[in-house]
Amino acid sequence: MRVGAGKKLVAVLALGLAMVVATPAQPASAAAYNCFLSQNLCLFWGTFNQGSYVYFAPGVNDANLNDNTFTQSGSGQGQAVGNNTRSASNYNSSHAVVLCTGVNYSGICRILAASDDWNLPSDLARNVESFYWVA
Ligand SMILES: [Ca+2]
Repeated sequence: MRVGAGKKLVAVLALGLAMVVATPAQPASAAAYNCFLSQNLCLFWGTFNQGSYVYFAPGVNDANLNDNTFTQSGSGQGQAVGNNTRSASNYNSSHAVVLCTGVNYSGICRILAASDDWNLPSDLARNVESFYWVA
């Protein structure tokens, strides 16, 4: 009986070690850090916050997303952010962002509220070229 209990304990410890080793290799933990566990705005190549993405710190506006690329691993990595973003997450808890279809905050602009995320509406999907944080 005592030997059997000891083997069970060893097996549990080995499983715990395997989980610790595997965690840093998960791509999802990078997204969790850059988006969901931060105050950043994240723009995604795919719908439903899927695929490659790029993140912006609070207060960092960008008047032209045509010279930015999706940097993180996943579908769409390396492609332009301008006119190519399909979903967005604003994980800042106090500041909304405004996304616009033209450079320099022109064209159609829509507000993404603080702590909110979207599949971009049809007039913005694959059509965003600039954004700014609301003070
Ligand atoms: Ca830019």
